[in-house]
Amino acid sequence: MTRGFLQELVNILFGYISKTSQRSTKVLDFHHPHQLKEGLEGFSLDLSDQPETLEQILVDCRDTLKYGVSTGHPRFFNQLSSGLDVIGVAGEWLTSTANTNMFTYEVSPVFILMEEVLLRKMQSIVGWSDEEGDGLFCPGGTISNLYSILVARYHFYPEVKTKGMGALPRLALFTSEHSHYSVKKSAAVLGLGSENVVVVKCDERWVSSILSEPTLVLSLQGLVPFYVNATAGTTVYGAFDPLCAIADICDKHTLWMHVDAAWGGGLMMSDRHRMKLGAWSVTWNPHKMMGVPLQCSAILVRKRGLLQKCNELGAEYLFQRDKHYEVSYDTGDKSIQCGRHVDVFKFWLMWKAKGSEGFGSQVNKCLENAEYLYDQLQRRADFQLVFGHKPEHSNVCFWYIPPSLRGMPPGPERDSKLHQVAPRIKGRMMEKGSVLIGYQPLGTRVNFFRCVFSNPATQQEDIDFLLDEISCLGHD
Ligand code: ABU
Repeated sequence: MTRGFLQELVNILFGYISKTSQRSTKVLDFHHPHQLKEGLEGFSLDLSDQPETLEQILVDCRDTLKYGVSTGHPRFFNQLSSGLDVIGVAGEWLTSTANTNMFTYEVSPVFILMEEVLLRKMQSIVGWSDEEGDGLFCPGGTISNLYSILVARYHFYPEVKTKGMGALPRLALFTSEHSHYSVKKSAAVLGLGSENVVVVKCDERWVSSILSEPTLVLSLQGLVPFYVNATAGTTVYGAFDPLCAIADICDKHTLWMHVDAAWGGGLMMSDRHRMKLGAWSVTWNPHKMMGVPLQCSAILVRKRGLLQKCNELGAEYLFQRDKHYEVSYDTGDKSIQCGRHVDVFKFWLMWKAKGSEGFGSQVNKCLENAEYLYDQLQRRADFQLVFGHKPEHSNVCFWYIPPSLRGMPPGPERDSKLHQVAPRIKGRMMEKGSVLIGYQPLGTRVNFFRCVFSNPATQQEDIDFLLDEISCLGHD
């Protein structure tokens, strides 16, 4: 029975995987929440008192995929994480089969060592020596960024762990206005206060020299700065803060420099695009640019042992010191969680299957796709680029200009009309299901599309399709 059930499930998964790669299939079969709640063609979300048959369970599995979104489809451009890597899927399946927990070596001997191997590899890629470096895989980039602030605060004020924030001066953090909102959220969660995050203005796209000493001095007003977040690959624009300049300022003022490379970290795999980070800690999400199935995010900390000291509580029911093996491999006490999902195996397996070079080629291809889109947008009169320069990452931002707005002079009236274009096209796109791309306003810029490439299955024909489809859906 188990074999037959799993074989049928494999058939369903295989059918889904092969359909996902076919361009003739939809990216999504959209239904409104009330429609899904009411139930569709035998697919019901309700839970009953009586067990369902295995046949029905298989139907439930098939329908769950049917009404979901094919994030591995070559025309899914909506999110930074996309793609469908078969080795990664195999890794995730094996992980659930093993069904264990990352807190102790006792129950996860192989996975704990795999985590160590992966972290060492990533640390050496960011440029740290064998003697330096520590880290953890975390549930997403926000939590990785939270860890960076947590360890930075502990590094400067270890008493916070026992005495709390009342024992500390009023601390300030710096981040750019285009950085991820997780910096402010973490400040709120950690009791630092989101108002004590100094949001540094960006020039056209990035921080540039605005993060200078006068800014530091002026903006402090009685606050004690301890931490700067620099971003390598902002979420919307894919822009890079001037990391070396920021590192110099942090060195001079003894500030903790964190680099949020959740999105840009993948570029470290490419000889063509690798950069110098100069950081004390780094967030790097392999589930984004490297195509590892969600979730897979790492916090890397340069100072070894800090995570352990900052977070350990040594619960004796779990982290007994008198075990018969080397207990430093019970890495769970470094974490703020107790139970921790195994996020490393699929990543390790993909690295085995591709090698570092394979990841590098994958990243290069995504950046080539971005350049192709940028070139096409420059040629077309029905689109307008948000920036006139080549993309630094795989983000390309643009407006579709419908015929009715093409002759209109710039100004509030045109802006207000243009603001409505992207959401309207996106709504039609979701109903049709042919392609999926995100949009947002940012600062003074009205709603524009953001196209991102992280799926190695995407080809130039998909980019041509995207532009033609937007033009077709927005023509009136
Ligand atoms: N920071 C989460 C990623 C958001 C996005 O895919 O656009």
